[in-house]
Amino acid sequence: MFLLVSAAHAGVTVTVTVDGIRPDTGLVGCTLFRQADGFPEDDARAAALQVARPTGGSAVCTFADVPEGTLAVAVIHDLDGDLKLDRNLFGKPTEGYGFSNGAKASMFSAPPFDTAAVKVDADADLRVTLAY
Ligand SMILES: [Ca+2]
Repeated sequence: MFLLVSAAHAGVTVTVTVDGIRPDTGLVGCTLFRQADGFPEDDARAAALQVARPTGGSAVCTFADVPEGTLAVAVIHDLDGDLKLDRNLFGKPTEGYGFSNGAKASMFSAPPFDTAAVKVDADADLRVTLAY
């Protein structure tokens, strides 16, 4: 008789390569969401947050042990290190930002979760190009 033991599922690794960063100062914050609720700016509702330093216009955020399924990543270039996307009086971001799946913000709002969402069932490399 065989005793079947399933190994603990460690999940997948999601690597987010962020391009288009300028200048190479401050921090790059990558926030991973599993649901529309709170996306993209409510860190309290995010599944995970990673911070990286930009080098040569790029940065890499690596999320380990991510359960398979649907997720979306929001990225900000946090020039002043407050871990928030700064805005001017009119609500327009004054720091760079970007989203997974090539999702773009409109003039006044971030893209919906579904537009930025990708489904991962294995280790995944995502690419996010920042807009300013
Ligand atoms: Ca900031």
